[in-house]
Amino acid sequence: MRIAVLGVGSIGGVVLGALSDSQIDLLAVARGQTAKNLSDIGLILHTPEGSIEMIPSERFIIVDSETPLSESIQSSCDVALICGKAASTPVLAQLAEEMLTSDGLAISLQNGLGNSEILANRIGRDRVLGGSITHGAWGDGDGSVYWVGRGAIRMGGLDGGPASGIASELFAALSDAQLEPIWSEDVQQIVWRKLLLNVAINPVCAIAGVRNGAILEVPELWEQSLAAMSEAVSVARGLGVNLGEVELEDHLRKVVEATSENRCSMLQDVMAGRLTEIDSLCGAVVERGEILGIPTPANQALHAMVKGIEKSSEFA
Ligand code: KPL
Repeated sequence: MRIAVLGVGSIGGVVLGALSDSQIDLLAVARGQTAKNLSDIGLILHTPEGSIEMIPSERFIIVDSETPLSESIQSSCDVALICGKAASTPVLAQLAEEMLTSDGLAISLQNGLGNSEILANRIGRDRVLGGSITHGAWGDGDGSVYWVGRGAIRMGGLDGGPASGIASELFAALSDAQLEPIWSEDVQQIVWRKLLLNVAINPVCAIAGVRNGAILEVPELWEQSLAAMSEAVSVARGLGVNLGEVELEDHLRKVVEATSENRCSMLQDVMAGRLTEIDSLCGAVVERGEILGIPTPANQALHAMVKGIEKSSEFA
């Protein structure tokens, strides 16, 4: 089996590193300094248990996403695991299309709404899986990835149904790599439940410049997080998404407690001078709320402020 990991940031690094200890043929698709670090020093993965794994560059084929694909890579991959930031999805979808075999699958493990749909438009709905990941990670930008908390990978077909064929093989590979895959027949629920956590935690922590745990320590921040989440819940319900039985405020509290020492991905982006995923998080909620006639003032305000932070640092 050949798997390409597209986007080797912190989450892509965890997935690539965890899969390295297998017989699977691996491709690491990255650009710029990340591609250079991978080929110069390989991948250094710090595991949640404290061990440090040095994965040499020979373990994977490194593909620079900014150069044309070599013929030996075109149409050669069974799975494209999309781990890049939401803004890069159109580019990564095109690369995935070129890399995949005619029945190969693409799966999005990204934050935000709309990623699987972009992949489906390019590759075909029956060859795309949706997903979400709750493993915690951060990267230092110099080739080291810190896997700070074990979580799970939830995944499923866009139209439901059980796993079969390449999807079953992928599931087994993720399971052997201890990435804890969980198959779901309701991919909308997976993606929206992750989005609820992201709109509640990411912009508030990125604007305030605090680790996740601060949301529970500062009542005013908790209020903002809850407001953003409850608007997103209304929009999801308006769209007919089944969010399941979980008590959502309680779930948010537990995730914040479990990740209290983490800097969320949006704060990491702001600190590193990268564009954030605010458009596919709060922006996507506002956009869908407008169509449904559901007010989303908290998401609108958070969206505007994060856009302001991006602008003030001239990230764009
Ligand atoms: O997914 C996350 C992120 O940082 O993007 C959360 C759940 C907020 C954990 O930090």
